Amino acid sequence: MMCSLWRGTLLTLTSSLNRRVFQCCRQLGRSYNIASCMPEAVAFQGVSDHSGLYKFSVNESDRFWGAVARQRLSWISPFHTVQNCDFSQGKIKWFEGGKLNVSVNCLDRHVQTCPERVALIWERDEPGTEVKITYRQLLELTCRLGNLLKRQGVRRGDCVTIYMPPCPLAMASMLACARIGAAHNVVFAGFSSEALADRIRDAQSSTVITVNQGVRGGKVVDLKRTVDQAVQNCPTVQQVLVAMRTENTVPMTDRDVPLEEEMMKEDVVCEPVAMDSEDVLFLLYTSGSTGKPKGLVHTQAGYLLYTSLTHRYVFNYHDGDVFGCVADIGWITGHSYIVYGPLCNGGTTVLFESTPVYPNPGRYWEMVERLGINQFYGAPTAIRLLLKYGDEWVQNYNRSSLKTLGSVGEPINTEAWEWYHRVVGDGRCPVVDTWWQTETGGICIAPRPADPEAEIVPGMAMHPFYGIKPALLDTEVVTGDGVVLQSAQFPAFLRLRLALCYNQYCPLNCATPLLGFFFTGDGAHRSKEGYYQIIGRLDDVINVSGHRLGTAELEDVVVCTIIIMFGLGVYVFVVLKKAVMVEEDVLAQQLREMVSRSIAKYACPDFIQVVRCLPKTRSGKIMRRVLRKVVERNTDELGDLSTLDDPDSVHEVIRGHRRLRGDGKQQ
Ligand code: 6R9
Repeated sequence: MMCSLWRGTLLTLTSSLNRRVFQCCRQLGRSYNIASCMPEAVAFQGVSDHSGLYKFSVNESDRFWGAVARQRLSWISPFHTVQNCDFSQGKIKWFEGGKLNVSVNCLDRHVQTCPERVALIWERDEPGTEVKITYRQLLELTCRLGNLLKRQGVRRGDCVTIYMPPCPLAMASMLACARIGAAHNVVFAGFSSEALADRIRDAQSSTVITVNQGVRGGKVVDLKRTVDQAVQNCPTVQQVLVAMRTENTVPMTDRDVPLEEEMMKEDVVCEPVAMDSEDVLFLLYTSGSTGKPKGLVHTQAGYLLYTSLTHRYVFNYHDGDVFGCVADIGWITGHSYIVYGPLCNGGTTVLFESTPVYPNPGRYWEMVERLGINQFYGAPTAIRLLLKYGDEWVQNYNRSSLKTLGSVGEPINTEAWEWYHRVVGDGRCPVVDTWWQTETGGICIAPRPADPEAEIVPGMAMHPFYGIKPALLDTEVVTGDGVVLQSAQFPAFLRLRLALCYNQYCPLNCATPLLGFFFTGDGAHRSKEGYYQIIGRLDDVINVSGHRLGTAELEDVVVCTIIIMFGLGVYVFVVLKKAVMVEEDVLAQQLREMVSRSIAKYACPDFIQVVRCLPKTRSGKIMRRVLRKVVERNTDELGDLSTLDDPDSVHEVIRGHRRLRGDGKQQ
């Protein structure tokens, strides 16, 4: 079923694909020198253009990554081995023997050369109240926090959970962990107390960092209260550091530490720990095909190198540019392209606390004008949403600072791509649709870098990045279509035991040996020119607003699903608990997809109404199981229906399904 559903989608998408080609970044008449783009390339014999450089990066991977790592990172001691990987054993090691500190690479070395350069612009929820923080100030914040964490007993190898909205102290907390050798585990501050507790327990954190309250879209969210609820079920937690985002006091217990007050008592110097290349930098939980979130591990050197390289070349980032990635730091996009990539490059990075429509749908573009943003990186969901409000909200603001527009998180449809290109970018900025995953740490497939005149096809992620070898697992001998397999042999790929379980997981149950590749869970089409178009997920993972939510997380918010069939139409009402920080119509669209997966082929639900704030019964999960059984015609094995709000509706579904299949007539 999965396969046919995907093939259907594929056909629709490829046939509707607008083949108009945009040639951006033309440098006609100018001679092209690869070394002026990437200085390391001088040493790579025979490499004169981009495709030569790409081939070199995959064929001479040791030389490529060795040179780049020596040139771009500051090492405390040099590495002796570039890579030592055997994916079949789950072994992935890069830059062995090397010692470095990630916070030194992101802060100290820039403080030495340009201490007053703005490292971070905190775009607060309240428009026009941005806060600029220089490299010197960010290093000071990080050192004070590092010293405070040490005073509170956090040691090298511990894992600190961070449950904070995008704010400078969240970023400094991540860097402070890196400085003292602790790992961080950032949990998106929209997750429920249950989801937070699961992640704290799994990471065995003894320290949690949070804020009293968050502010988003003009609304105040009681984050400390969520933490209080979560830690009741987390015996490992000994202390909660609480920063103040609003003026409102919140109840504090003996376990709670007022963060700003205590960190001001600390010194502004904190000795960085020399970390091994393969020590853990962070854990980040993401939804897998099993429905249960899994903690992925990224390590120090390979991750940092890869995010800085992709940040520099995919977006064509140059010194002095203002980089605006509007993701939340709670997702991998925030880790890689708000924090580590831009800071490693000495860049100026924007930390966006608000929403695309607060106080109005001009928010992004008003911010672009006010902050002079040069590269804007956002999600297709937001672009689609803003498109609906019309061009005026964009055209009201001066966007001449923009040079590159990026897209991430889900496939971008042609209409949204063209609007982004034509209206937001005035037809002069390349749109880079970047495909990657929490597992890959950084961008794997994107239109740039490429030779200067290379085309960009709307809606296509186009080419693999340096060192990346994607492949398509072709199940039905249809050349060019398949599930994306990703070579595990590049520095930012996830680490640890998890590599082993990925190895065994195959969404299409085929027996193909993996030989260093892993299944991404995404379907793709490769054109005859070799360009990649990502179709979307083939497993049970649901992409909401560009972020992965597994069935478990979604069922956490779905209270019940009521299905009513009228004639040929199927009406699906999904009742939600209130704690979901996603736009309602977007969620409804994703839920519709989820439900249509369950009854695909036979009926097409055309309406979902989202009702909020009802008590939770968890019957969404039961209903999904029931729908599967109905579709498989196993109606004798429906199981216990007593937790459904309306068990009788199931019989109605069965009758309607039979009618649709034409079985009813025979009875
Ligand atoms: C970075 C990020 C990963 C999943 C991935 C895919 C989808 C991401 C995409 C895209 C089509 C793109 N995805 N970028 N699909 N085109 N440009 O989003 O990481 O949260 O782990 O999600 O998102 O389905 O497998 P993550």
